[in-house]
Amino acid sequence: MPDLLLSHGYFLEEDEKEREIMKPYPTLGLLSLSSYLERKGFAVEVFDTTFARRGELLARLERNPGVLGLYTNLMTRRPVLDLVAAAKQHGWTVVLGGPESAGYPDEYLARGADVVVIGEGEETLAELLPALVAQGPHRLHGVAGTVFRDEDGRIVHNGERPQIADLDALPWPDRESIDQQRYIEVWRRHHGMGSVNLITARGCPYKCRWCSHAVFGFSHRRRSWLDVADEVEHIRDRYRPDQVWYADDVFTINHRWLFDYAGELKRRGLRLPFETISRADRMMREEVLTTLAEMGCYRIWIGSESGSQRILDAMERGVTAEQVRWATKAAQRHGIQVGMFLMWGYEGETVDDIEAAVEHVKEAHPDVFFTTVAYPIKDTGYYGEVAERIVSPLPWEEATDRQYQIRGRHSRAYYRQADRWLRNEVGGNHAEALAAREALMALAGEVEA
Ligand code: B12
Ligand code: SF4
Repeated sequence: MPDLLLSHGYFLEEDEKEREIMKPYPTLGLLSLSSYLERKGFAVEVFDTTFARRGELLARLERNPGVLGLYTNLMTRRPVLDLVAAAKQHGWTVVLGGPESAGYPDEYLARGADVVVIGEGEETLAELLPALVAQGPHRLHGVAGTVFRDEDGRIVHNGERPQIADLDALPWPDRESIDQQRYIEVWRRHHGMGSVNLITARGCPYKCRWCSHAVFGFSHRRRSWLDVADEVEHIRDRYRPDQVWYADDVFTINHRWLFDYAGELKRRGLRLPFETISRADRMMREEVLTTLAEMGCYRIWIGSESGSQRILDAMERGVTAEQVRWATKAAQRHGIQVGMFLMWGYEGETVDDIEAAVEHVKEAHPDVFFTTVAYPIKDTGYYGEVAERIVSPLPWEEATDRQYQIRGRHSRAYYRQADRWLRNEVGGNHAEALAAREALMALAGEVEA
């Protein structure tokens, strides 16, 4: 029996949208926990759910019960609750971690979880696992970074655990515990390129009001460029992917680091194509773009979010629409494709702001863009701002934060017209864009109740 079984509530088979996209990646958090704990002498089993069926994990839960650790994000509430219920039925002690359960510890404990870990899991689990064996799940007072129920059923929030200062001291993610090659093959089959994900830093210091900082707070800690280069070299030699994805929050946040890292890759003759995410204001130097292109960056994702400066300011995004347009064109000039994210329905958005977004995207002309309707993630500034108007169409157990409606906000149909307007205007179909604009105006009176 392992000391810990790590798993997830995400099954590709149940994700219709992702099955069309087919760009799956393993969850780095679980792999990081696995390698750290193994190094500390714990026996860890990882049940990677991505390509599995839910029934297979349920079957695993029927034998050798011990401690089950599940990763949670806002998309997996229902499956995680189902897994918690099944695990409890078979005698498991259940520990949850990740951004979602950090926002709702009391709710998860009330529905069967034994412990919720807030923040980074490595050191907390290393202390928690022996404590669970020695004291059981109700006497965990003093185990920093945990929330649990005491013997009287009262919820105890232990203090925060200090963050890991030296990320280089952590072992690389335990890719050997899963079928990493299967991810690469799925990518290759669907996109011609096999891909592996990694991160070079933890945390983002910016304060965009809708963004969750539940795990890493507002810290920003970087690995050394030598350690990252060693990992990429290892990934290339061990898994032979065609590309990598740096899953950082803001890959070009530290220019000095980027230049040093690029220099190191060059010295090693290590050039793997990659895609990543950044912010326009951290791309405003030709040297950064030249470096990205030389390193093999073929696509960069920029969170533009809005084209209206008024809305960008309300979001406390710290970026101007002008910077987004410049960065988009500049990246393309360097042969790097640009993917853009946009958000509809942020607080205070008017038709003029939507129009500004349409004009902005038309002018910036990214290679691809995705839109989403703003959704309030627990414990964010945006959530706090609209909290009193949040209406869930479903009971907490069935909903995700993405499904929350905000009283007084326009209907989903309205934002579908905003999308139609944008796509047609950018695509050059002006008549259809105008029709969409009119349809949107006609829906202006319909609001979420
Ligand atoms: C990469 C990424 C993705 C990738 C995921 C691919 C993959 N499998 O890696 C893609 C692009 C697909 C994606 C999609 C989405 N994502 Co995303 N994503 C990220 C991102 C940028 C990095 C994740 C990562 O690798 N982190 C590094 C690891 C080391 O950290 P970690 O996973 O948090 O793990 C640590 C702790 O959480 C804890 N821990 C984790 N698991 C467990 C388990 C146990 C038992 C314990 C004790 C502890 C523990 O210990 C770990 C090590 O310290 C994070 C932001 C971030 N920086 O973390 C957002 C983030 C996780 N995503 C987020 C969101 C909202 C989404 C989407 C809903 C966006 C959308 N509109 O579609 C979708 C949901 C997809 C889905 N079906 O689940 C939010 C989640 C908020 C929330 N409350 O759930 C985050 C936090 C972004 C943000 N700042 O708001 N995402
Ligand atoms: S949206 Fe991006 S830049 Fe803004 S706080 Fe979140 S991770 Fe940082």
